[in-house]
Amino acid sequence: MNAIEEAVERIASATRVLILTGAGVSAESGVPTFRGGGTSTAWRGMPFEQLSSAEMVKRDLPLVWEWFDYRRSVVAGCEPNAGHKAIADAQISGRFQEFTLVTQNIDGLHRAAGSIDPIELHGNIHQARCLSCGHLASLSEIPNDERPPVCPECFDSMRPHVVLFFEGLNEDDLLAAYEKAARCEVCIVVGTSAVVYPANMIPQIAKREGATVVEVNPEETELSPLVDVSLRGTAGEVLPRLLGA
Ligand code: BV8
Repeated sequence: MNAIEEAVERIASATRVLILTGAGVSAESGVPTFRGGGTSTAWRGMPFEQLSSAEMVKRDLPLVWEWFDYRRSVVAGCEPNAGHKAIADAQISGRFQEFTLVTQNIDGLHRAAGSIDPIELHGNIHQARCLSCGHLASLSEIPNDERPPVCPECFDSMRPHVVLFFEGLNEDDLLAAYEKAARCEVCIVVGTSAVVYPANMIPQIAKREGATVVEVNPEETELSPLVDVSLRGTAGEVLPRLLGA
């Protein structure tokens, strides 16, 4: 039995499945990854880890909005690919008693593909959050030239509703992801270099609690030595075969 047949068999007999995705699941939709090709994304000469940092929000909120408006403009032209759709279809099929999608991505493409209530660990690029009262607003309802956006509730400035480097994640989301990882029978890790903490703990928790861990990635990653089945391929090619009914 080859690797994908083994993975398909384990998934077919599972009732509780968790999928963790990273930037690679959106690569075939045209969204650039962060660390692809060994170099980190840079913009205006600054690496993205510096642009997407808590410190930059304090130092230069208008620049942070320029950076995320640029990122949204890139995502605006992107559609979900066969990988996103295979994940959404597997959830909607009802084949699994528990189906949890946890994503590190902020591009919103899982929701666009039809996934229901994904756990967006790093937030969502299409929303703004008030710096003072935490009010959330969809950026589609805010004029593009209102930067930083003004909170309609308390009139303070708003920031992108994403988790930046050196910021804590939403505790409820992280705990939910950890709990589901501890319960799942199969954990499928798609398109992530698995270098970003604490998202990279999810497959480790699943493995520790006895789950089968399946990796889908064209390249070897830090996680590869840990997984049970490593599928060298892209999300758009592999996921329809892995998750198809
Ligand atoms: C926190 C939103 C507590 C913003 C993001 C030193 C050691 C360990 C940890 C740390 C450290 N120093 C600092 C830390 C903590 C830090 C961290 O982990 N840093 C890393 C870089 C070492 N983490 C944090 O800061 C987190 N918060 O820990 O809070 C705390 C508090 C105070 C002080 C300290 C700690 C917050 C992390 C969240 C950051 N926000 N995104 C934005 O997007 O701008 S993370 C960012 O990276 C994206 O969300 C991205 O998704 C994520 C992870 O990257 P990947 O998704 O894996 O993407 P990548 O490009 O790396 O890989 C793509 C993969 O796809 C590749 O493997 C490629 O082969 C594959 N691929 C390519 N094409 C395809 C494909 N796969 C399938 N199909 C294809 N077609």
